[in-house]
Amino acid sequence: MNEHSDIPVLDVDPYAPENLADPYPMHTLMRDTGPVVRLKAYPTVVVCARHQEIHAVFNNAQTFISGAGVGLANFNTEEPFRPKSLILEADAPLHTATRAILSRVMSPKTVMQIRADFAAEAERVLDQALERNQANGSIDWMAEVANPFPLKVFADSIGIAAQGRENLLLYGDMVFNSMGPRNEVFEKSVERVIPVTQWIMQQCDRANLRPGGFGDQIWQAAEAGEITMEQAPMLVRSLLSAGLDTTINSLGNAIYALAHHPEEYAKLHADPSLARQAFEEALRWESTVQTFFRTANTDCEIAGIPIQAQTKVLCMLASANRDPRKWPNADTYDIARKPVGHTAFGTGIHGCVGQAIARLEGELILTALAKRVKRIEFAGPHSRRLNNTLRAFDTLPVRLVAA
Ligand code: QZP
Repeated sequence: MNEHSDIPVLDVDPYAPENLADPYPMHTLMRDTGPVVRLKAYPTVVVCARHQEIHAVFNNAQTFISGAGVGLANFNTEEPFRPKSLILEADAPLHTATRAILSRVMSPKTVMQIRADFAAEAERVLDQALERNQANGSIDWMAEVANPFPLKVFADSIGIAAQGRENLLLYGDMVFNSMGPRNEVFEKSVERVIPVTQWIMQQCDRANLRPGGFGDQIWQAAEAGEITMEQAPMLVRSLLSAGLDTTINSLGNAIYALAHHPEEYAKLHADPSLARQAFEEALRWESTVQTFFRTANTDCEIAGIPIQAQTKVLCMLASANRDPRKWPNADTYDIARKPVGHTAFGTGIHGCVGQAIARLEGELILTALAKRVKRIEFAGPHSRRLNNTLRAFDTLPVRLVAA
């Protein structure tokens, strides 16, 4: 008998195309079914979809570990799809060492130092987007703004060559798909990434990283003995995996939120200093990283419900961010809200180590937009890029009405 037999079972597949395209009805069903639910299609998994339990799981890294993978696969029994990340898919003491390095590389001081360059580039990208918009009547926000901005500023900060950066998008798409089942979206992204995998690892070599950049600073930490020389390129790989697709689609999701809520955009246009909190609320309302797993390291409990060792715990981060038990008017995008405690960056010791840079990118793009543009309108249907983990766009056509 399955020891989880008291936990209610749902016959929904979070990775089915219709749920990837519109996850919100599924989130409501999961939250309202109980604090922990099971899924008929995934017998090794329990699901948390409410804010309280997700917060509890993420803040107990001793019991709910990452080293067995943060996707559906359990690395204790299944071969990892790629060599394990030294920070994402690691626990103490390895995680402690790698986290310390990346925290230092992307410290508050670093964020202050990069701000002026990032701001100048945000202004340049928006000026150019407005020119294109004037010429063509509309733009694809993804092609003109959301993709190029992080691909310029964050990849420059890491210190990789300008050539071939679009390969990073294929790689990120695959990494985030690999955290779900081996379904069609995963298989297709793997096919696309095969030709670029070698390129990705080459960019992690010290010789290919600009001296002084984030990548080179990781190599300096290896030189100082904090990690081994073999580990350095693997930690550079984490920056290439985590820092592009996430911010790119967060810029997409933010504009999607604002175009859907003209009255909220009007407030931002009237007071561009609201840019940072408008971006933050977009992360809550339309969370870019939708899901993440932990693995129960031992027999334990969630909300008083016994959970067996080796169970994969699927945490529906985007659902926590719209849980009415946590948020008044949870489905409302309200730029005045200040959504402290949202889980779009995770929480606890694995909480996003680059979040200050992600916030900087969001703030600067929305500030540059708010100063130039009076109104945003959808200019035709958008197309989603279905991904097992990310809420992502292929195209997002918008019309920018100049101020
Ligand atoms: C991806 C890595 C949202 C996170 C899962 C993003 C992410 C973080 C780290 C890595 C990959 O270390 O490869």
